[in-house]
Amino acid sequence: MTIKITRLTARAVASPIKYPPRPASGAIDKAALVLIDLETNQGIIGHTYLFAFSQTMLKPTVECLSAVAQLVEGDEVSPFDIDRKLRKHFTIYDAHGILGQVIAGIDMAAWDVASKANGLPLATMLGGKPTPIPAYNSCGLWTNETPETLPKIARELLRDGGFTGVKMRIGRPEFKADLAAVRAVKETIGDDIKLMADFNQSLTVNESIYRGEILDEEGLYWIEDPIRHDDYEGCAKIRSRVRTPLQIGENLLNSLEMQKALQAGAGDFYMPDVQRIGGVTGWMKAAALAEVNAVDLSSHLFPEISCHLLSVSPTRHWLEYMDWGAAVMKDPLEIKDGFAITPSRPGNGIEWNEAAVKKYSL
Ligand code: SMN
Ligand code: MG
Repeated sequence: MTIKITRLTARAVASPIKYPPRPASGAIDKAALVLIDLETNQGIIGHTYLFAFSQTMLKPTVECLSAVAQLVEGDEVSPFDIDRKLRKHFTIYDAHGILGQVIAGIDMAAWDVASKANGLPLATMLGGKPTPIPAYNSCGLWTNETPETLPKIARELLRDGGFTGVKMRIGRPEFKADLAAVRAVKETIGDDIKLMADFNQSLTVNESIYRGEILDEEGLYWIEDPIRHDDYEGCAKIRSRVRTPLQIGENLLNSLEMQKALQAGAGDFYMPDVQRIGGVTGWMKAAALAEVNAVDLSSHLFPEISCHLLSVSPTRHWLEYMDWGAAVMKDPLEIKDGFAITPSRPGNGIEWNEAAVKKYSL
């Protein structure tokens, strides 16, 4: 019997964050998440979540999910066809912003249903198998921290799980402060731990070159998003002057956009975000592009699903470990000896801890 979508429920939660982000662009105090349950006529329920960025965006995200879900109610759970149908429906409007994330969320949930229906973990459903993925801890080291506070946080981030990398955020108004911050973290973690640094799009092209050439001496593993994400020519210009590899891609909305970035030579490393690149379906296209263009592929946020996706990405690189969803998970993603342990239970592995969901729901 074909499995059909009967209903979608979306619940808003604001879960606690141990080290609240202070990216160069502003603060995020709680993890504003929308939990998706995609119900079917076979009793199989698909789970995933979306990151709404700030609590103000929770309500519109929930409402957009309900509106879009109506378009696929009664449809067979075939992620490819659902994606095609929704993108066709919105061709003239275009699937950006919340709408794009909602389509990606429905896709992720549909893949969860399809995997569970076959009794397979998502990675196996996609043609591979659950594989341990090298993970860096990205849960702290924001720009509000100083050389006095950074070492303690860096040590805490490396205490459990055996992580072999950590990411810090830079982009302070005074470059001197960034440099001192990088040196403080580097000195704490030593040369065996990789240090990634994310500018969160806070600079101009020329300022990126100025800072990047100096940072080339500091042993960073990558420099991420120095300038606005869609200035691919600007990124290429920075790459021509800065030796440290340039990581980009968390804002890419689809594989066509990724292709433009690749053609411009915008990055050494790419790190699509499953909720922006178009869910599992969108990710697989990005993974193919990464392979044919020989660029290393990492993930952005969503470690629970990303470990499955990286398991089947030919140029897989690093998983960004963020614990923002962990508080509402029945079985939070396990990190062992520096690797994300891609779960082998059927589906993407996400089931809710309903008591926690109740506690943090809005
Ligand atoms: C980031 C993106 C979105 C929210 C918080 C932090 C950051 C990252 O760019 O790469 O983790
Ligand atoms: Mg980033």
